[in-house]
Amino acid sequence: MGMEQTLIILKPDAVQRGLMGKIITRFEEKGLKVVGAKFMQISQELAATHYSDHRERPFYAGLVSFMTSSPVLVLALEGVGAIAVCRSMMGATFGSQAASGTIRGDYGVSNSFNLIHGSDSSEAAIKELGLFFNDGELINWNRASEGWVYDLSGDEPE
Ligand code: IDP
Ligand code: MG
Repeated sequence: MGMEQTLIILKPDAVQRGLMGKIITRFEEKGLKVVGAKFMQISQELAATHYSDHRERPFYAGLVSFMTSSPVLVLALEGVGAIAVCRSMMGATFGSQAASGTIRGDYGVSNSFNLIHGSDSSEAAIKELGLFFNDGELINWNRASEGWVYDLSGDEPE
């Protein structure tokens, strides 16, 4: 499992409830590196494309309406195994079932509003990063703490 980038969306409920800072802090403290960030209002078209796999599901219309109802904060996070690391930090889909210690488990109890989206595979991450970020909007920067977040003595960060 090498260095990966993943797409995270702090959904309208996270923004409206003032939880952006707390959620970003969790990712920063874990050691994930922010390589992109965008505060935006998602259009109907973008929501439909992003959630196209769910278009036949009963909750689809409500999901699109929720995601477009208020601004979101979109993040691109980088780290070794970042996709799985972020998914495990997010917790199960519904706050009522998500384990304590996870973002959804600690901050939500709803079975509809669930604070955060994270890419669920490398294919999804590539597709979603391309949907939400244009060329040049992901920044490749050197983090001063990198050598203490990872063991950099070998060929790959460990
Ligand atoms: P995930 O976000 O944990 O990957 P998915 O099953 O991929 O969950 O569903 C995508 C999103 O659709 C969820 O994050 C949630 O916002 C919404 N969703 C899923 N199932 C339901 C439901 O039963 N009712 C309302 N919204 C749902
Ligand atoms: Mg999913």
